Amino acid sequence: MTHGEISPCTWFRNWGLTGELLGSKTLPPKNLLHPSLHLRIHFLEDPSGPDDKATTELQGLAALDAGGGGARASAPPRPRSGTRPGSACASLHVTLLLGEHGGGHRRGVNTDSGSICREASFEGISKFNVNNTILHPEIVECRVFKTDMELEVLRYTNRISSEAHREVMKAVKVGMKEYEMESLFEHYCYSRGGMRHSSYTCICGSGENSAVLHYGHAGAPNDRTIQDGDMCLFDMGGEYYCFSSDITCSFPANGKFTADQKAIYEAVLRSCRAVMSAMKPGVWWPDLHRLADRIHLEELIRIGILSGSIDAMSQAHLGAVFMPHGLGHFLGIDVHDVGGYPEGVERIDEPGLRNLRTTRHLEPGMVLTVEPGIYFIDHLLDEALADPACACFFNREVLQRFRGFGGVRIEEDVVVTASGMELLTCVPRTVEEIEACMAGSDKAFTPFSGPK
Ligand SMILES: [Mn+2]
Repeated sequence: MTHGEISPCTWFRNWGLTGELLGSKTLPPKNLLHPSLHLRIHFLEDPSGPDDKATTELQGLAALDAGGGGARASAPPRPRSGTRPGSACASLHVTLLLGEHGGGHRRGVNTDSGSICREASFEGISKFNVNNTILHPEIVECRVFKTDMELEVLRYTNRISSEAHREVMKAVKVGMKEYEMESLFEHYCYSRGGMRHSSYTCICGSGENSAVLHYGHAGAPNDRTIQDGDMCLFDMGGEYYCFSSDITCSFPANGKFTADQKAIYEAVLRSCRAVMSAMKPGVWWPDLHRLADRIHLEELIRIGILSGSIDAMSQAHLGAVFMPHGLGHFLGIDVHDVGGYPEGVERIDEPGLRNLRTTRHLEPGMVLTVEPGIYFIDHLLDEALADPACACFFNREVLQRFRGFGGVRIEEDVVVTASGMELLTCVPRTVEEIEACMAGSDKAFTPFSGPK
């Protein structure tokens, strides 16, 4: 088949089927492009309603490209694992469920970005009975739960991006510009992995910039000179066939942790690994955010920055002073993938937690980032010190030593499995592993393995 407009009619014709379009939706081209976009097609013996038993999933829209802003197809959708829908029923009605859900939510809203899907339009759409209430949440759910093929691509993006991070850690030297590391990362991903694009603009923060959560944008384009004694926080991920990776490594610019850098780093490593160890189906994501906060507070007490009761600190939301972002987010075709807040799942209006991009319970097949961090952000610290409910926990002299420290984030990409999680990222994580890698060692290390 040569390139032609994608319209359900075309698909159906290619399949030798007759179809009824109940609703239609033009998805953002990026989403429509991907070969493993899922469409759930219901085969109806009785066109008045879907028969769940006859529901099958098509994995398809293979080899699409977005010429001229509109989606085009070079191949018809293919059924998964040999289910040829044509054989499902003798007399077949295919209902393509395209649309958005209504209810209390705005139609077709991406709960993370706030973007809204555009209405589909093609010649002849007026001949169809359009139902805009159905497909949006269906597709969103399809994107939350990754198939084996999708996981294979995500393992790949993670493997190559992890290798690229290791290259960067070996290459970084005091006196270099941050953007040299960005450039090296992207070069590695493209030249060694065929990954032309990054999942997002690289964040290569050194020194105080490592506490700037979204550093690296056009207004702050990774252009500082890396200095001796800096912590580096490099958050970079390559993308392959639209599938993202999202990995953060934090390390000392000169390759050797100071005692304070080691203490903060190991605090975050402890929370990261505690979270991964606790991940399994049924676990509520906000509980893991709280777990990370709690470990950070314990460690900050141990280091001497804070003192007092952890329960009282939690009440005062002190965790969010040091980790003002969410613990992690869904990852997939978008780096902050969709599906975090389907109908019935609500945001939690508390410092820190309100920044979570999902508050769902974990289920097998979900892919998330685990990215705890501890940052010394002046305006948050000043705010906390000005608030008697928080100020009472701080040892100001010790805190003063950490002003200008920057921050540490450790970001891993994981898949929730039937009984635990699978870690996709493979970069040096312990202090020893990082120092060895930065000294040029290619010695293998054992990546963390939580419960499988
Ligand atoms: Mn992330």
